[in-house]
Amino acid sequence: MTWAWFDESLGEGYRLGLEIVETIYEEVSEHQRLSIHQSTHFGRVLALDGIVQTTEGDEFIYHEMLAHLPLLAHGEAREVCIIGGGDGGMLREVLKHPVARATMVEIDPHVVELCRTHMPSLSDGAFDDPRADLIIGDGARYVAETDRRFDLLIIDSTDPVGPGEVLFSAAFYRDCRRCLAPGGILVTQNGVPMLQPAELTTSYRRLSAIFADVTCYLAPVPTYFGGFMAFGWASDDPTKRHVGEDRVAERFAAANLATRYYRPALHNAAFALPGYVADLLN
Ligand code: AG3
Repeated sequence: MTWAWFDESLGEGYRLGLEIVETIYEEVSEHQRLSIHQSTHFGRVLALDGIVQTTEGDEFIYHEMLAHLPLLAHGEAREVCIIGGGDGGMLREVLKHPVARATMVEIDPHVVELCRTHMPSLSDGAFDDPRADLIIGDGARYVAETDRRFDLLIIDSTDPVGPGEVLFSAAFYRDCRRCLAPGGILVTQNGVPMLQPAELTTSYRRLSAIFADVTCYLAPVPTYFGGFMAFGWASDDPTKRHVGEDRVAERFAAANLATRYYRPALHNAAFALPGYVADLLN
């Protein structure tokens, strides 16, 4: 039996291949090309414009690190806003905390519908949680206009091509700062620095001009090929980045989280940057 291959070409000179047994769904929406495939190794795979966004097999690493790490660093976040995140995985992780509300602003309703239907373990009922506030709309416009203030903003975006591009602009980051409450934290997805160094350096430069404390932290996500994935970190409160491991462990225990990647010992370790990444930030 010969299976098909899903090939992702994110850049020149390399590609990611996932063996697939079936293409579950394919569509071109108003915003992008969406597809869901059944892979042999990573379960179902969501791709947008041909780029893997998430797989059932390794999504936990990305979603846990962009949700639990900043939430436990903050310690008392009540209002959380996710920009993007249509698959619902980030919402699911955020709602494991005692937040008052998790607002998610996703531009493409098709991503939400498709993932709820074909990859239900991602949201795992999160959209039905009374604290979930789903807004279908433009995230950049939302942070520019809302009167609400958030303790944590999570930018769960695609790479800066297509609808995601504006979510890497200086104007967007300024608007994010505007709608953060005192002590608030912004985290972003910033690509794989080995292969997409500009995605990290551009954001880092822009964020550094706006926030008092800016860095990135790392986790390896196998289906984001190329080694570590970088997550941007920006806050005006530098203490949020330096919470001791004991404190983090206490908060982790109190939150009673069953995590498969995140652990208190990994929390501060994720900010330790290998030379090639640290050099990009210099
Ligand atoms: N968004 C991040 C996709 C990054 C793909 N880029 C890459 N492979 N370098 C994921 C959305 C999951 N909720």
